[in-house]
Amino acid sequence: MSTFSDQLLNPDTWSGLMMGNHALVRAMLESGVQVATTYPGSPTPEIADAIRTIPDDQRPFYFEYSVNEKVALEVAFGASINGRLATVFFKSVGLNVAADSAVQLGLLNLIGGMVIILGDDPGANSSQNEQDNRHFARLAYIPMLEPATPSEAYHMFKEAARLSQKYQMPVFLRLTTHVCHARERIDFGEYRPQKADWQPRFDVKNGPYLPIVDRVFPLKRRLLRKMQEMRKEADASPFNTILQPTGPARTGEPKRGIIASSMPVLSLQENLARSEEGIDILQLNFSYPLPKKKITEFLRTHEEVLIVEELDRILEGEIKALAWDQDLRCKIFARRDDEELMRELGPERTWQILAAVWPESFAPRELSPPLAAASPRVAQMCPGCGHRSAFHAIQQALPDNAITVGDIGCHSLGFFEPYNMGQMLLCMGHSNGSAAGLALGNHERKVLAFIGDSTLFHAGLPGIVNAIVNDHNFTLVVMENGTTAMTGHQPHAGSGELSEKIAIRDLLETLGVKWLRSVDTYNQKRLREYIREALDVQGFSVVIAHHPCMLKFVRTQRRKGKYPDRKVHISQESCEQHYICLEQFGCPTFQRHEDGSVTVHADLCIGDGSCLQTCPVQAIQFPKKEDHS
Ligand SMILES: Cc1ncc(C[n+]2csc(CCOP(=O)(O)OP(=O)(O)O)c2C)c(N)n1
Repeated sequence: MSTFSDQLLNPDTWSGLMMGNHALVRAMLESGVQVATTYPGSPTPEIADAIRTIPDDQRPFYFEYSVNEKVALEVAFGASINGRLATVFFKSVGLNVAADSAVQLGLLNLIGGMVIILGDDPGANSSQNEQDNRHFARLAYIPMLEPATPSEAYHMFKEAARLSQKYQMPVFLRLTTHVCHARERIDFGEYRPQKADWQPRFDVKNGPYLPIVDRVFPLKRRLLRKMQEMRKEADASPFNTILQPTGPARTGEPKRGIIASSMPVLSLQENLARSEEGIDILQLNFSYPLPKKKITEFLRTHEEVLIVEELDRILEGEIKALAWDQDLRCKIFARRDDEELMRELGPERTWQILAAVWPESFAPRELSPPLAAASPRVAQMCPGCGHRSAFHAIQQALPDNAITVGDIGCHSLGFFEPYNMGQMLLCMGHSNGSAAGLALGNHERKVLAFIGDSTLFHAGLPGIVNAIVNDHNFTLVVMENGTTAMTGHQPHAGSGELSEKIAIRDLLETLGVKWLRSVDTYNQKRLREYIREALDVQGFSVVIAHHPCMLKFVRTQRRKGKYPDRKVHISQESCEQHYICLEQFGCPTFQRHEDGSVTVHADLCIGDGSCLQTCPVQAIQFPKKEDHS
């Protein structure tokens, strides 16, 4: 039976059902990518998962999890100016981290080519915002391709690689959550592996590679010229095309048209297939630089044009400006409502946009109720999670008026009831800087910040160094679980899977943290004591609260055929119904019944026992040996 990796490496043309993220890996292989880098973040982590299914000795390119997105982008850049076709992928907000380097890339000759895959997240399914990275293409003069389907993602990666090699410049491939995760039958091309060529090709003659002082202007001039050429490519691109109406046959000349890009094109097609009217769609999936000729022609040949784009009003402004410049009489419509600037534009919401503009053709309809309303659920930490144990203990040690600063990771869930911990959030690694600011001149309220171990290496260290050198007055709790849990257990510098682990304790001591304690989070008593002591310290103090991620641990055990055979139970004789297990510890395994009794859900309990210490009357127990029948 062929494995997934065999499929990816199949030398012949073949056709198969594949997720968008996975199809990108086949495209990388076919394009001859030599270097791929990433830092994990939804919706892109499955790209790395697919790469890792290929055994090292069969994978023809170098791959690494870099410490953050900026470093990942820089490694890909270095490889590209040395002659390698490189690619880097990360989530939407990852580009903010990488931006300081990314905005220079267009100025420089990337002789090997470079494709930057962005996982944008309309709907903020797994992000702290739904930023529209199409702005970055404009900001940095980097061409952008926006596939609408997994099949397009595959084909457009190859096109992005071709363009970036031809013009020796970076190209953005912007995917959104649906495109990353949808599955589609894709016709793949041949894969003919080339012998790896690692000849170093860096040469200053290909430069200059120093965008400083007045050298910036010739570099910018060259970039603007490249963008003119790219505009011609966009005008000729098959990804920018008029989709003929699929609904009933049209009579007469086209009157109405729609300009749209990426996934909303599919929503529109679905709606138009059901409408009586034949409306042309100009699909702009090679969306920057704008294919001016094609758009002008479309505006010239239609009396009314509606622009449909997901998130911000970018195409709208540019197309309206184009129409003004060309003195075109076409009436241009766009979304009107602020609500329409948010979340994904699926078929229902797209119908609403159509109905607002052309109500006689698209009768207004009620939206279905959101799914969340049908089954409300609270975000939960997993049974056995060390973060829960830590939050429970820390909550008992904190003064009521303490200020707690969260960071990004599974421990962000501490914000929810019953812990209420981590009262603000900006982005990965912000916690130390924000806590330092909150502590300034603050003599009344203690400040406590949290950070995960992957985040500490990613963007936390500068804030920690800042706290040390300025002796800021707050306590940092490092929530160390040995993995990048929230995004799917990727390795990091402190996990020991990439290399010998960088021990956080040693690192912080070397940096000069004067007050530092380390404790297993299951030892709630000790953790409480440490937190109390730490809060009494004048200046910067650190508690490392460690426990392995139990989801990862249990999964690994199960793969070895080991299932937790030990579960806790509640002794109904001892239970006095204090409900601390439910209301303060909050493990989802505890269930309260109508008669007030509490039991343990045996399917959820992993038998970790971190809950035992939370019961004041020791009613939570492991079965005695003789009960083990
Ligand atoms: C700039 C940026 N990159 C990536 C992510 C995706 N992401 C969310 S949480 C997280 C790290 C979680 O790992 P860790 O800090 O160890 O906390 P844990 O989830 O293990 O508790 C990542 C990479 C993000 N939100 N922002």
